[in-house]
Amino acid sequence: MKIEGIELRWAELPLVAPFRTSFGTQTDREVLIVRVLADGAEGWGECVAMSEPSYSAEYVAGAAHVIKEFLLPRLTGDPWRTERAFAPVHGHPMAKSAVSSALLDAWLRQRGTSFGEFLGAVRGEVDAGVSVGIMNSVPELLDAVDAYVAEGYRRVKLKIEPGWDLEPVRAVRERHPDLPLQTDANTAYTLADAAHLAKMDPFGLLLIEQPLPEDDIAGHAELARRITTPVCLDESITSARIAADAITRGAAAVVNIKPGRVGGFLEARRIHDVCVAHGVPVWCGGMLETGIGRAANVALAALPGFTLPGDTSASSRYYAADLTDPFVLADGRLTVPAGPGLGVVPDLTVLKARTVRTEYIPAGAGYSRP
Ligand code: SMG
Ligand code: MG
Repeated sequence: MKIEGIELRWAELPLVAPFRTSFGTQTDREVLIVRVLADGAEGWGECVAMSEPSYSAEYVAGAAHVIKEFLLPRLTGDPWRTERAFAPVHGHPMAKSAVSSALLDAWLRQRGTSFGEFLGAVRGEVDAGVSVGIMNSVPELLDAVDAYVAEGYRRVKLKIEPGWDLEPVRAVRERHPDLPLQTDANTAYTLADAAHLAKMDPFGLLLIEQPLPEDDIAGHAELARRITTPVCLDESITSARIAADAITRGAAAVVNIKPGRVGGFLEARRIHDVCVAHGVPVWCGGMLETGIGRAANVALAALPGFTLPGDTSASSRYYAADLTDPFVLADGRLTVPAGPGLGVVPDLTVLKARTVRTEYIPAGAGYSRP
């Protein structure tokens, strides 16, 4: 494809409720959206970096800088060449994923192929879970969980941190004895907390996600020997190679896959394939995406190895007005978009209302290569 230009768009979306994790509280999302114009087609990609480098090293302003200065000059119109073209740029997977996803969307739309078809989806709908933030009190948490369960979510994930773990998890388990339940610590513990974390074993959790720092693969392997709750990795898994390493070392019984965290959908699919080969279940994580990122995630979650419900919740869990037609929960599931590319387009009225800045970069010598 011959790229005509790239539009970068900064939008701000208030969340329907604050979302607190062990690394901070979010009340809105600053979203960087990439639009690729090529051969008369257009493609959309969402950068999942947060405003601050708190989940990982990336952040929105940094991602925009990397995209403009280092990725666009290396971009070609061939989605199969993008990863290799970006490889000399170390790190910055969320910036890379935003650009490569937008290009892939344009390419697929031009061919009339959906993301799901391209990736190898085997389902038309996917089980939806929901991630519930740290609350001010256990009664407040129970109210939130009750409401999500009433909506039909098929599993609940509780964010935990030291001081907010045993008591809230016990309370939710007592209220909902059969609910598929899991926790996510976002690296808030150390191996010294192993005995404490083992106290959650009797709650029958599906998994505990990323209890230790992301570079502590050995620590997760040791923790996995000391607790019976399966250990799932999120932040640690930045490539298929690391996934294979973590699995063979016994550090990951389950893997959370987020395309943004690993540099794009091709690497995400490779991680899926590695996990399937090892018999390790995977599920699709979330970064509070708008409908643009969610559409692609839901397609990914329809691959055969995604055997656990993902953090792919309905639009209403995040935004009063999503950037696309809303993803709606039906019997605890979301429908995989079937149309070409992402199968959804932004609602231009909402998008314009939420946009704070737009920058159009016409294809120059740097990235006009076909
Ligand atoms: O998209 O529903 C969502 C959020 C899911 O908990 C979620 N994401 O570590 O898995 C995780 C967090 C990272 C983002 S927190 C703002
Ligand atoms: Mg996580």
